[in-house]
Amino acid sequence: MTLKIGIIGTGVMGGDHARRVATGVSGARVVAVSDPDTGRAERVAGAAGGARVHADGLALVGDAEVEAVLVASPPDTHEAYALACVAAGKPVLCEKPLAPTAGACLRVVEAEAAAGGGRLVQVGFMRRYDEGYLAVKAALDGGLLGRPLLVHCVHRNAGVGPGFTGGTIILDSVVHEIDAARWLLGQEIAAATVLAPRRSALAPEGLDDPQLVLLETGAGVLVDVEIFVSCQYGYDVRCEVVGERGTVSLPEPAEALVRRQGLRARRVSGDWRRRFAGAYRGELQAWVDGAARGGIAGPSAWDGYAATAAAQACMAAVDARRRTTVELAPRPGLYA
Ligand code: ISE
Repeated sequence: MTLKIGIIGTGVMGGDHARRVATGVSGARVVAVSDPDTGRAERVAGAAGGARVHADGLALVGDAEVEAVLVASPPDTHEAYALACVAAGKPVLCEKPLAPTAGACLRVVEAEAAAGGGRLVQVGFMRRYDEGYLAVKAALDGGLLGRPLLVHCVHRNAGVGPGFTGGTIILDSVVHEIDAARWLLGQEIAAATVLAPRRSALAPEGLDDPQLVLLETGAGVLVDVEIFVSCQYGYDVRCEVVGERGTVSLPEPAEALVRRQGLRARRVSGDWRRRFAGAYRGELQAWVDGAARGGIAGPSAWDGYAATAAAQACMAAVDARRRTTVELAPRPGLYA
């Protein structure tokens, strides 16, 4: 059976997902796309082998041929598309963040739980499919390290586009660390504090970069995140969990060792699309398989909600310059 997918948003991520559906995953094909930039939509539709182009995303959700929807449009449009998919009973893979506010995410959670048809929403926290993160999780779950006490995370981008703001740093980048910590530890984030050292002179105008985010889980684990989105030298993600009996670290991505001109060097990934290429493929295949058999199992709408709620606490902590707590709604049984 071939799952017929519609893609909303054909920018960098939507275009990548369309290519992956065509070449990197099995059991699916793109039959429709939509984007306000119709030229871009038509190019992606053509590359997908002649998919239909819809003027807007809601029309795509309503397309009778579309069996499942991939949302890669800007975050402030996600809620409406996710709700439309839930109402139509169509599985949806929504890029992160699920929505920019906890309130919007909660509306998706509540709609999915009230619909009563099981899980339809998967959120694009692709790191959960990365081999390195899976190895870290397996070591923790194996119990040999004892109880986790601390998590040290580093998240560096070589640079970011002009639209990047302080809020984007949290919602677009730190949200991955929030989800990774929640998933690795199996705990919710309870509070956040954000500090900034002096600003890099190479950071975009008006952006406080780097920053140090300190997250506290409900069970008392501390997670520190260095976020530095204009580090210049490449894309670098690190993670180490410190337990009572030992530690486990994310392996460095495998890169060839080059000896040249007096140097021994390994390449650093340029961006997350290369660094997490395998994770994106794994995420998409898992979603396609889950949608085809009627059982989505990846990162849930609840995960999307809890991550955005923690991200919002980080943003509030920046504004208020003090520790801010995270208040979560009761967790519906669907996400037990
Ligand atoms: C980007 O949008 C992503 O989602 C990447 O995974 C993240 O690492 C990067 O910082 C974001 O800008």
